[in-house]
Amino acid sequence: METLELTNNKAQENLLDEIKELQLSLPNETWFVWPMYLYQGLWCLSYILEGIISFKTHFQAHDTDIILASLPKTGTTWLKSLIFAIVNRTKFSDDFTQHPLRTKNPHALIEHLEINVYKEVNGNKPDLSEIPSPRLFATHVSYLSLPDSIKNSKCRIVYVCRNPFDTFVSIWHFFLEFEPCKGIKPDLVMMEKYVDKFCSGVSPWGPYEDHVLGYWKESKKNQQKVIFLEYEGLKKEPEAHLKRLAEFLGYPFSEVEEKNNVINKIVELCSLKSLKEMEVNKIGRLSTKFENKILLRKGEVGDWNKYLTPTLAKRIEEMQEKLKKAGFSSSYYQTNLITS
Ligand code: PAP
Repeated sequence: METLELTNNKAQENLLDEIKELQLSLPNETWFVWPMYLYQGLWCLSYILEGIISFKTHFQAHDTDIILASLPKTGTTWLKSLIFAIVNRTKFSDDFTQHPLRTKNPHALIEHLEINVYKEVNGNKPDLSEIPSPRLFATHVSYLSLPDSIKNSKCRIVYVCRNPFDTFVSIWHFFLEFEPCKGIKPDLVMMEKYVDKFCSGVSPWGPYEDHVLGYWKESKKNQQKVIFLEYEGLKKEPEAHLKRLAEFLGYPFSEVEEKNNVINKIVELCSLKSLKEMEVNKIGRLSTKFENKILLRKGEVGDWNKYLTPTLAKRIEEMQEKLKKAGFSSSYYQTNLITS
């Protein structure tokens, strides 16, 4: 995957120019140090816009593909490790001592379509035909913005959602640790400004509610196609969730595997504690701007309580109310700030 071969044609050459022109006409906002553009209902960081458009234009799904979809900071790294470990489990020894997760960050094992695969390809089309089945990819784009070939093929989509309070706090910490943003001195006024943006839908790959509702509705319509998971549910009942996920992916655990504790071994291997202990996640980098360790923070449910003032929490709870009105409420996470 690291040496993707590029193929060219006239249409692809034109794509870059079109993107540049398009940028001038799109609504824009600022997110920390970057412009962000509203492209077909999705807020895109400027440096990923090209990747999003190229992905949407060129990606051809295979029926056997597995696509992890999520908003940033909702459990992507965790799900990447779990999906990789489930699908490839028979290739490694029972105790997983030589497992690739011990030497590679989960993001290096399952690449992001718009962030890695289709980014900085200069309008070209990466050749993904050599990747063996099942191809494992990830994306942060909303259901609405997915390429048609993903929607129309039999490929499977794993979606993970996280409560908006912890999602916001995790985004907040992440961007302040991200190297281009180092030097920013956050205060309450700045946090209020970003809570406001987040709640108005203006956050990377947002709006949050549209994202969650898009995949949730699709998971209700087509259970073979989309599995909808919750970060909080995975934390509470990891083994039950792993069993469900493995069945959905077409890699169910056998009775022998269950007896041999394979599910628990995968849960342990992919736990935050275990990933944090790997050397690659202590000192490794995914790019010059990105230390692996900033992806692995606390992983707690309810950590937001330590950072959000009651006023800010109420503002975010209004988003949860909007989700409820649309028919979605979390099976694992509810607050009742508004009524309390
Ligand atoms: P990404 O979108 O940049 O890939 P993502 O992995 O979705 O980020 O989210 C990071 C959050 O997941 C962090 O949450 P926190 O800021 O509240 O701590 C991170 O700690 C948490 N996380 C990462 N890996 C795991 C894991 N294996 N188990 C549980 N939580 C995890």
